[in-house]
Amino acid sequence: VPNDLPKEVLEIREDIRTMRIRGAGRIARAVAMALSKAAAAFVGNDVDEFVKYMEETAAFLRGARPTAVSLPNAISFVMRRLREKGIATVDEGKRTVEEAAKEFVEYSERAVDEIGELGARRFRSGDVVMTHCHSSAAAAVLAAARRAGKVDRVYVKETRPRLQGLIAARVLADAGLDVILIPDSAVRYFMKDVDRVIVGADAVAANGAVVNKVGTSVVALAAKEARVNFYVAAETYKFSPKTLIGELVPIEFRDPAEVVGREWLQEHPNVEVLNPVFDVTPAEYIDAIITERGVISPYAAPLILLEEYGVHAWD
Ligand code: RUB
Repeated sequence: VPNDLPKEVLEIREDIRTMRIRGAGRIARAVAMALSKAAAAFVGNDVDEFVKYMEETAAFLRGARPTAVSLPNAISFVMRRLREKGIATVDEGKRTVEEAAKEFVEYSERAVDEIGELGARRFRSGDVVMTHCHSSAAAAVLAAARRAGKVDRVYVKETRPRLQGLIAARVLADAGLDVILIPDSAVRYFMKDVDRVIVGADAVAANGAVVNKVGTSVVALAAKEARVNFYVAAETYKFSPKTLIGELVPIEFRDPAEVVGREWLQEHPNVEVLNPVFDVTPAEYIDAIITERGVISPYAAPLILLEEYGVHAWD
């Protein structure tokens, strides 16, 4: 941990780790703001010291959670500005970081709105939808489709073990949708009533595979069997540049106590409990990825990556 990092920056990292701040988009905006707060709190006039402190802060924030690639992408967006600017004074460095962070947050919020509008066009009047976990981007699409008078009914999976489905249920009910909350295990039972599925993403790989809340790939499987369209709503900063050079997206495993509770674990020391929190849905299960730049086939993911990161990804 870099020396003199302000308490609020430590808190943001802790809130991401413990999921008080969760969802790939919110995580990305929170780390951008954390860099901004860290920069503002730096004391001194030594430019090299400032840059070193910011690099250490970036590395510290990067470790908050492993899977959502929006986290390192948000950090790179801000830090690239600082590195490329060639700052002459600490004040200039602080301004650069603060402006880049603000720009990222504004871009991100606008992107979610744009995804909502673009995504809603893909729905037809009377469509019944299913979603998994709570994704702000997917919720934006559903809210816009509701406003357009196309979608009324949405099945929301409860999303064990952390029950993000309850958040989605509240958000979507507030947006005026008729929400039907179902246990995760009922996904195939209800798929016959569904016209389209929409979920969010923590990472989109160069091969078009989508990493999202564990269980997403099972929804995709059930949707494919029932010939139900499967859409992903993802801002372009959720595309993973490192997958262009063949790196895999790391899947986070969390505390088994999230699944069965601490007491049960202690009472059953001979049972191993595993808690992977994301899984991979291959491109062949995905009909379209809705981004703020447009709706694409998952097979066009490398084009987004090359446009965004160019040859740097090949370094
Ligand atoms: C959240 C999750 C969401 C994506 C996209 O997982 O898998 O579908 O992060 O969310 P967790 P958004 O609850 O473990 O963070 O569209 O809001 O960025």
